Amino acid sequence: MGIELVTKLVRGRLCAAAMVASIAQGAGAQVVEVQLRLVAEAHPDETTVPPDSILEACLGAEQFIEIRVTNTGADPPGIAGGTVDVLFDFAAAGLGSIDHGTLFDELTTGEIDQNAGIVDNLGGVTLQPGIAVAPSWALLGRIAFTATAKGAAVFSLEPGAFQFALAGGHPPLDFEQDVALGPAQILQVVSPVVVGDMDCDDDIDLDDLAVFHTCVTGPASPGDPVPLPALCTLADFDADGDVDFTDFGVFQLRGSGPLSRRPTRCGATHPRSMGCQSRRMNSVP
Ligand SMILES: [Ca+2]
Ligand SMILES: [Ca+2]
Ligand SMILES: [Ca+2]
Repeated sequence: MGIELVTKLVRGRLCAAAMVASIAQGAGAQVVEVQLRLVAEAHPDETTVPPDSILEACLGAEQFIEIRVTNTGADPPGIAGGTVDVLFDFAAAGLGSIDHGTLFDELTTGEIDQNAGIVDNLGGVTLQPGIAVAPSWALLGRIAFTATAKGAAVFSLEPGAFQFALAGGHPPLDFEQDVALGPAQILQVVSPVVVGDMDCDDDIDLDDLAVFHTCVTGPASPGDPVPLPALCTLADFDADGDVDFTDFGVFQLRGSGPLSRRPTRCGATHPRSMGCQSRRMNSVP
């Protein structure tokens, strides 16, 4: 048995023990609601209501999956902890690191399996009383991701291995009876408005050059294109299946430097909540 597996088992038992330890009698009619949201920026308030999900994002842009929970009922004691699985389109979203925030920050769990399209058992436990009492929603976890393929990408919730438990000594909640998992969210991934804008921030500058550089393949043989990652197809300006010096020549001509007032997909007719905001990409998948 490897060290990693042993660590997982110990961690899992600790997590389960902590959740069971906070249990006593009858959860009554208390209900936990869980919502998944897709956001362009990580909101600093970890107790705010879930924002509307963005509907559209640029290929190459960094976004975030946020999971928020709340405890409703006549006299809700708050949530002690729990986990959910987060399912995502592995071809359309490259997941980065998990941020558990400052609320459910004990015995944190969550393992990203990029190839399977799942974040397994995302969650944690809190020792703070009265967390996630409605109308407050508490951040359970936040995961950065980069849109890596054009088209629709679906993100959804499933029950995790560790049931939710309420604070103050209540039995674990039944996922089917006591926990409401919010609906799936669908993100449309589109090309940047500005051709050559590799990091989707509406300009063509040195940051885009850095991304372009990672896409360079050299000339492909005629009729024998090089398989390009979706993001790098944006660098193949002459659409001949490679990213070479010819493409670089076009890139140089298009270079604009940072622009603050160039018209964007998020023009005046599109509110930020529609997901039009672009973000600089800090890393390349
Ligand atoms: Ca750019
Ligand atoms: Ca070429
Ligand atoms: Ca080319």
